[in-house]
Amino acid sequence: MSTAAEGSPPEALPAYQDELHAEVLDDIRIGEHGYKHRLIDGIVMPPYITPSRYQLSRTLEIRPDDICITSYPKSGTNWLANVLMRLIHGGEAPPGQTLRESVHWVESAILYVRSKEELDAMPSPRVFKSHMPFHMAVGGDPLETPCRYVYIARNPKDVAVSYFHFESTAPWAGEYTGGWSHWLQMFVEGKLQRGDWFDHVLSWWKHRDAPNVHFMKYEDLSNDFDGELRRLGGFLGYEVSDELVGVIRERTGFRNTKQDSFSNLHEIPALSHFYRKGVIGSWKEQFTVLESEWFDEVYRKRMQGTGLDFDFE
Ligand code: PPS
Repeated sequence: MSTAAEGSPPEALPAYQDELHAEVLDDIRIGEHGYKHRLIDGIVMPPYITPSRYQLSRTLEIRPDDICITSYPKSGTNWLANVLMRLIHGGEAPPGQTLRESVHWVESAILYVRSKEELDAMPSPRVFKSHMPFHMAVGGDPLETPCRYVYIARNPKDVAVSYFHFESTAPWAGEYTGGWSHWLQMFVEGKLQRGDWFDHVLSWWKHRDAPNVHFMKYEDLSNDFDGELRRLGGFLGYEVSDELVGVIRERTGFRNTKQDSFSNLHEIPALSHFYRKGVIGSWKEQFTVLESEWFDEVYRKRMQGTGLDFDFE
């Protein structure tokens, strides 16, 4: 197990404030029921995704061994990041680092801020994370850059619920007072930060066969961890022995992820409830029957003909 944070007090990381983290204030919008956001390239974003950080993420000098984990929020990004870091490091966590320190979220002006010079000086393989749709990916057009992109998607009912619990009262969402039903409406209308879930997921799904794109699902990682890890290793060119699979499965399971000082995110007080349920199907505790039926109809229409489907339980 990692001991990265043991023996030293957690670093003091300031909670989100517009003045500290939004960089420019005059384009911040207050939407329905006080929902704070800004638009970047016409897509709804949190205010800590700033024009200059976004620009840096798009113009980074990409190396052929760079890896970028990409997702719509609440899809298992940090779980996958933990798995990936341990795949790279033979089952261990990178020495002396936490997950937040070892993964680079370039478009964000909070918690992960690293300058271009720092990023250029990082040893390979660099691991980025991003919540951008395909056309806004780290490193520019994924079809033109050598970066390997690992996209993880999760069934949208669980995403909407996880996002509601995580973000609806977060300071970067303003003083949102809409409540669950309104949140779900905003999710379906693409008004939540990072825009429309269907457009986002399908933008990457469309390019799933590109040689540098690997599309994964949270539910597959949950139901067939070993197979998914082997496929990920195959895509990235890592040997994945049975022993390594066992070690990574054990260390990145939900309970250990929450406890391990490498991955528990305890250095970020605002994320004390980050690891909430970690299951498939917690949407059933939140959706009413009517909401579920309505959403299923939206899902059916939006996903029809795409060849993409999700397990909802
Ligand atoms: S974020 O904030 O967008 O980066 O969130 P993200 O990491 O994408 O997703 C958070 C959800 O993933 C769950 N999670 C896990 N599930 C199963 N196993 C493991 N190890 C694991 N680690 C994180 C986390 O609990 C969030 O989902 P919910 O449904 O809220 O529990």
